[in-house]
Amino acid sequence: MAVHFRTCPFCEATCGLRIETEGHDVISIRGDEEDVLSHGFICPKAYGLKELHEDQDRLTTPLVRRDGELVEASWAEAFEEIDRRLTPILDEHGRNAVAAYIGNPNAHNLSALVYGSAWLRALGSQNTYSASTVDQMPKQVSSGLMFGTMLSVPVPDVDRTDHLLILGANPLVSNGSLLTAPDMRGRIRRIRQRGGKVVVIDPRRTRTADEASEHHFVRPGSDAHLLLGIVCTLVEEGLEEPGRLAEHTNGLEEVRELVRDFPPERVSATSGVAAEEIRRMARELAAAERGVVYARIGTTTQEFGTLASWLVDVVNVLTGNLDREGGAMFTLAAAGQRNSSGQPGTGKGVRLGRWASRVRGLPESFGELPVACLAEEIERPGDGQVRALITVAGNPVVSTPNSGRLERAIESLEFMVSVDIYVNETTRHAGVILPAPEPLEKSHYDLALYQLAVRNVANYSPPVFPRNGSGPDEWQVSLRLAGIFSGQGANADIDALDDLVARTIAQRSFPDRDPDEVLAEVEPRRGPERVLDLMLRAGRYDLTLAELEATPHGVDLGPHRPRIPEVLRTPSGKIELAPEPIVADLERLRASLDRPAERREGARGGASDNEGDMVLIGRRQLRSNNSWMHNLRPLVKGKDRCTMHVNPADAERLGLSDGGRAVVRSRAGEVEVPVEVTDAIMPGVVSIPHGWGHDAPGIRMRVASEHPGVNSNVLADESLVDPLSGNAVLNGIPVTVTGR
Ligand SMILES: Nc1nc2c(c(=O)[nH]1)N[C@H]1C(S)=C(S)[C@@H](COP(=O)(O)OP(=O)(O)OC[C@H]3O[C@@H](n4cnc5c(=O)[nH]c(N)nc54)[C@H](O)[C@@H]3O)O[C@H]1N2
Ligand SMILES: Nc1nc2c(c(=O)[nH]1)N[C@H]1C(S)=C(S)[C@@H](COP(=O)(O)OP(=O)(O)OC[C@H]3O[C@@H](n4cnc5c(=O)[nH]c(N)nc54)[C@H](O)[C@@H]3O)O[C@H]1N2
Ligand code: SF4
Ligand SMILES: [Mo]
Repeated sequence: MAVHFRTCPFCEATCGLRIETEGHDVISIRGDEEDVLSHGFICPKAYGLKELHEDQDRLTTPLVRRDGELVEASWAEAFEEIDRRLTPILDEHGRNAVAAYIGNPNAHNLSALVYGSAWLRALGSQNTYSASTVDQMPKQVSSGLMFGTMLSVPVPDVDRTDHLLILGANPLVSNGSLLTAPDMRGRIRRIRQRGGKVVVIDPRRTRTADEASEHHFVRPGSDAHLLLGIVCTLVEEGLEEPGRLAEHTNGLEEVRELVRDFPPERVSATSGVAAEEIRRMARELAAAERGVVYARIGTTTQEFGTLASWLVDVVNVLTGNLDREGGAMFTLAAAGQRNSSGQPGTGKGVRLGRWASRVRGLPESFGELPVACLAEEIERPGDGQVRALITVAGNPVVSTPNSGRLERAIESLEFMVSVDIYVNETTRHAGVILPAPEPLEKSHYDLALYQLAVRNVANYSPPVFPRNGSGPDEWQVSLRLAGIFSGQGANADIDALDDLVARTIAQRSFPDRDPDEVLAEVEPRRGPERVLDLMLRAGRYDLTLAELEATPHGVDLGPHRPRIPEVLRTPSGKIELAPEPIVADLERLRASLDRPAERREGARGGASDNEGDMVLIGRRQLRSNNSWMHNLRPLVKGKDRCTMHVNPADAERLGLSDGGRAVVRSRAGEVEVPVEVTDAIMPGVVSIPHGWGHDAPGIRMRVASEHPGVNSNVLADESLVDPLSGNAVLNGIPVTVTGR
C-alpha cells in the first residue's frame, strides 16, 4: 500500500487529500490533516477522484469520426485528422475562422495553465472564448481598471475580519470562488464566535445564509443598486474613512459626487431591500473595526455585473478596508503572481476592447470575446465566420446561454476538436476527441487559485499513478496542437517547442540574466515542472520545486500583508476609483430605476398581465461540479436534484404543487422540471441548477443519462449581457412559469 498527498483539483478550495492506493487501485481518500491550508477539511466531491479513476465511460483513447460515428483511433491518426481538416480552413479562411473555447477545469490544471497559451497563440484567432464570460469576467474588468491587472482581485481576509457582507455567493456549497479558503463554514463560525457579524444578501436563503447573523432577500440583478445605496449612505452620513488609501486613490471626489444620486430610498424599490435596512448595513460595516464586502457569481452573471463588482471595491476603499488586515487584501502567491512582476507600483494598466465581436460588436476583454456571441459567429455567413471549433475541458452546450441555438450552430460547423474526458453534450459533436489524463495521472500545482487564496501558500503534488497508455501527456497535446496551428503539421518537434516555452518564461522571469544559465539551474526538468520551477524561483519567496517536493503538505507563507502601493499596475500608480467606462455605465443603471414595477418583479415589457411572470436564477449543489460530475454514482444517488424552487405564495398563485411539474419558458426556450416548493426562495423568483440535461443522443455517460435532469441554459437568453464585460446574464432571466 502507498500513501499519497495530493491537492484536490475539483474546486477553488484546493483541499489537501490523503490518498491510499494499492497497485492501480484507490483504496481510500481522506482529508490531509497536515495540509497547511485545509487542515483535513474535504467535501463529498473529493471521493469523486476514486470514481473518476474507475469510471468506464472516461475516455482513454482518441476518438475520430468515421462515416458519422466516433470510433477509436491512434494518437497519430487523431492528430493527422486534425491537421487534415483544420489546416485548409485556416489557410482558406484565416485564423478567425477557427474558434476556441476554454472550459473551467483548465483553471485547476498546471499543464493547461502553462501550455494553453502556446496553442492559443499559435492559433491566433480573435474568436477565443472561455467559461470566464459566463462567470467572473465583470470582476476581472473592474479589478483590471481599478488596480491594473486582470488578476488583481482583492480577497476577503475572512480569518481576521469582524464583519463580512456577502452578496451572491454560497461558499458553504460552492466552497468559495475568487476566494481559496477551504472550510468556509468553520471560518464563518469563527467570525461569529469572536463577536463578529456575517450578513448574506441572496434571493435564496442558502446554507451560507443559515450560518450567517443576518440574511436579506434581494431582487436578482440589483446588487449594484443596493451597493450604491450603501456607498451613498457612507458619503451622506460622513461615515467614510479611507485613511491611508486616500493618497493612493484617484477619483474619490468623483465617486462621492456620483453616488449622491442613489440614496437608499431611491434604490430600495428595485433591490427589494428596505431603505432603512440598507442604511443600517452601511453603518454597521463602517462601524466595524475590520470589515469587508465579498461578492461572487450572483453579482457577476447578471445585468449590472461590472458595476456591482466595482462597487464592492468602492465600499472596501471608502471604509478603509481595502488592503488592511481583516479587509479585502491582495494575495502574494509563490509563483506566477501577475501583479508582482514588472516595476512595483506602476504599469500599463489594462486595455479592453482591442477588437470586437463581428456580429454584435461586443468588446474583447483580456484576449477573449463573450461566449454569448459564439452561436451567432458560427451562424452568420461572411468574412470571419467561425467554421471550426476547438474545445478544451469545456461543455459550452450546457454551460452557456441559449443552449438550443448554440447546439444547432455547433452541428453546422465544418469541424470540431475536443480535448476532454467524456463524450458529452458538447463533445458528441466533435470530429476528433483527444482524451485528457485523469487527475490522478497529473501533477498538480494551483498556479491560478493560489493568487486568490486567503493565506499565501504553495503546494505541489506529483502524479499518484503513472500515465495509462502510451499517448502524449496533456501538455504534449497542447504543443502538438500548437505545432499543427503554426503550420508544422502533426509531427512537429514538440520537445523543441517545449524548450521555446521554457526559454520564454526564463527570459520573462529573469530579464537581467542569461537564459541559458537560468535554464541550466532547472535541468533536467521538462514540461510543466520545468516551468513551475522557474516561476517559483522568480517568485517573491525564492522557492524551488525541490523544496515543495520535500513538503507534501504544502508550505505556509503566512497571512496577507498590505501591498498598496506596490501591487498597483495602473499607469497612474493609484487605485482608479472612478474608471471612465464604469462611470459611464451608471447611466444604464439610472435608467433601470424607472422601469415599471411589474417589470422589476420579473415581467418582460408588455406581458405584465401574465401571472406566470417570474425571474429565473440558478443554484449550485454540493455533490456537483458544473456539468460534468454526474457520471460518478455516489455523487448523483438519491432523489432528483434538478428541480425548480418556488416560493409557496407563487406556487399557490400559479397552481404548482410540491413534487408536481412546471413548464418554464423564456425568449430562448422551454423546459419542463419537477417542482420543489420552499420558502427559502423569495417571491417572484424561481431557481433551477445549471449543468444538467444529459439525455441527448450520442452522449456516452451511462450513469449521468440515468439522472439526466434538464439544461437550465436552454432558458438563458444570449441577448442579455453585461455590456462592459460581455458576461452573460445567467441570473435574473425573465421567464413564465405554468403548472402541468
Ligand atoms: N445557468 C448557469 N450557467 C452557468 C453557471 C451558472 O451559475 N448558471 N456557471 C457558469 C460557470 S461559473 C462556469 S465556470 C461554467 C463552466 O463551463 P464549462 O467549463 O464549459 O463547463 P464544465 O461543466 O465545467 O465542463 C468541463 C468540461 O471539462 C471536461 N473535463 C473535466 N476534467 C477534465 C480534464 O482534466 N481535462 C480535460 N481536457 N477535460 C476535463 C468535462 O468532461 C467537461 O466537458 O458554467 C457556467 N454556466
Ligand atoms: N459544489 C459545487 N461547487 C462549485 C461549483 C459547482 O458547480 N458545484 N462550481 C464552481 C464554480 S465554476 C464557481 S464559479 C463557483 C461559484 O461559487 P459561488 O459564487 O459561491 O456560487 P453559487 O453557489 O452559485 O452562489 C451564488 C449565489 O448567488 C445567488 N444569486 C443569484 N442571483 C443573484 C443576484 O442577483 N444577487 C445576489 N446577491 N445573489 C444572487 C444564488 O442564489 C446563489 O446562492 O463555485 C465552484 N464550486
Ligand atoms: S471543497 Fe473543493 S477542493 Fe475541497 S474536497 Fe471538495 S471539491 Fe475538492
Ligand atoms: Mo465558474
